[in-house]
Formats: sequence, structure tokens, C-alpha cells
Amino acid sequence: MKSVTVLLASFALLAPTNAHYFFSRLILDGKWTSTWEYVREISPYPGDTTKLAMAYPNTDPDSPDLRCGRNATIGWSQPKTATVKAGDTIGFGAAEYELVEVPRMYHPGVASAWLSKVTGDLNQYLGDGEWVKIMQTREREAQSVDFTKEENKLLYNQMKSLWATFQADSWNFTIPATAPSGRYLLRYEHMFPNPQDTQFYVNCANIEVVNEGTEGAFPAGVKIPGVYTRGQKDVYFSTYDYGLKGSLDGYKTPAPEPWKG
Ligand SMILES: *[C@@H]1O[C@H](CO)[C@@H](O)[C@H](O)[C@H]1NC(C)=O
Ligand SMILES: *[C@@H]1O[C@H](CO)[C@@H](O)[C@H](O)[C@H]1NC(C)=O
Ligand SMILES: [Cu+2]
Repeated sequence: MKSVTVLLASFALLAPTNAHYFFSRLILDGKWTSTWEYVREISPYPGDTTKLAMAYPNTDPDSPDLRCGRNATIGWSQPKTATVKAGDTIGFGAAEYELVEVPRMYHPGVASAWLSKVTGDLNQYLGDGEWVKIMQTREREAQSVDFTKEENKLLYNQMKSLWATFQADSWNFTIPATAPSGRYLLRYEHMFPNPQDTQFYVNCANIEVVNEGTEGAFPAGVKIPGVYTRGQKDVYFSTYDYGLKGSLDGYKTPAPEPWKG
């Protein structure tokens, strides 16, 4: 009896820790780069000495940590800068960490990518300028996990699989073709909506955009924090309401709309 209890207890422990992730690997030229190679390193959740402390989500929509993750308002780890052509595909991959073989976006939710143009040193930039959204997910799309494949069957969850990124280990998107050449901080956000504490998984990479075609004007953006208000209904809600309905009908993703270039 005792061993059954111990076994159940350890499963209970595993469940929530498996549900966290971070995006430390930039996907560049179709390849996964190393952890923190191009992405600003974050700090572990204070007081948690396990490796899982790195994956702890941000839940304060008013904290500067909403920009690039915990303690990453400057690029103290001095990541490299990735060169990418305007119009090309780039992406973020989830990190490997203890207990998890393939880290995935285990939560239902909305992913987005953002650019902030930097004039000085990328690693010194506080991210306190304007941010322009360039990608946002909602319902399933071509790169969503194919749950009909044998190897993905166990990943399926009827309540959560409506959302594009559910169980994906990475996400790819394009840099707008008219984005002006220059240095940018590229931010990826995976938001797990909750009625109380919505979880924000955010990371930032250094990129240099090279535009060999037609440059447009970089549009006005928003400030982060400031983009979300605690309680706003497209960010603070239960994804189960949609799971029960079996559709995302009536759900509108949070503003601003992505700039397509
Ligand atoms: C993103 O691109 C990388 C590199 O091509 C690939 O390994 C990964 O599977 C892609 N992610 C998705 C969700 O399609
Ligand atoms: C933030 O990062 C710096 C640089 O690594 C480190 O010295 C400091 O302890 C970190 N602060 C927190 C709260 O983790
Ligand atoms: Cu979580």
C-alpha cells in the first residue's frame, strides 16, 4: 500500500513541473541553435534551487520581466546576434531540462512574436521602447502537432488541442518582408490564459535584419509591460470554456493585431 501512495505522490509532483517551459533556442536557417546562444539568459525563480526554477512562468503583467523573462531586462549573458533576411523564417524552440525528454508548450494558449528596434548595444537595451507584434496564433494551423500520427497520439487532449501551439516543441514565423534593416530584440511569448494568474512564457533574442528588397516604415508599437491589464477578458479567462464547447468561436486574440509588413 505504501509504495502505491509514494508512487501516486511522485506522479502528482511530476504533473505540474512538466507543465512549464522556456524558449532558449533560436531556430535560425532551419536549425535549432544552442540554449542561450542567441537568446537572453533568464534567472531561476528565486528560492527554488531545482533546475525547474528556470521554467517558472511570469504571472505579473506589470513587471518589466514581461519583456524578456525573469531578470533579463538587459542581456547580461551577452548572447550572439543572429543575422536574418527580411521575409525569412525564424523560430523559437523550447529548452531541454531535467525530467522532460522533449519540452513542449504543454499549456493551451496563444503565442506571439514581437520586434523592438534598437539603436545602441542590443545587450544593453532595456526593452523599454516600443514593441511591434509580427505574429499571433489562435486555432490550429499547418505547423500544429498532428495528433493523428501514432507518435503524437498520447499528446492529444480534447480540452486543449483546439489551440495552435498545444504540445508543439517550437514555433516558426517570418520576419516581415518590408522590415527595415537594423538591430532588433525579437521576443517570443506563449501565454497560458487563466481567470486569475495568466502565465506568460517569454524570451528574447538578438537579431540583425538585413533587407535586400523593399524597406517599409517600421510601425508604431506598444510598451511592455502595459500591453496587458490584469483581468482583461481576452487574456484572463478559462481555456476550458472553449474546450467544453469544442471550438474557439467567439474568442478574439488580444490587441494589437500583428504587422505583416
Ligand atoms: C520549426 O522549424 C524547425 C527547423 O526547421 C523544425 O525542426 C521544427 O519542427 C519547426 N517547428 C514546427 C512547430 O513546425
Ligand atoms: C540577475 O542576473 C545577474 C547577472 O547574472 C545576477 O548577478 C543576479 O543575481 C540576478 N538576479 C536575480 C534576482 O536573479
Ligand atoms: Cu504552467
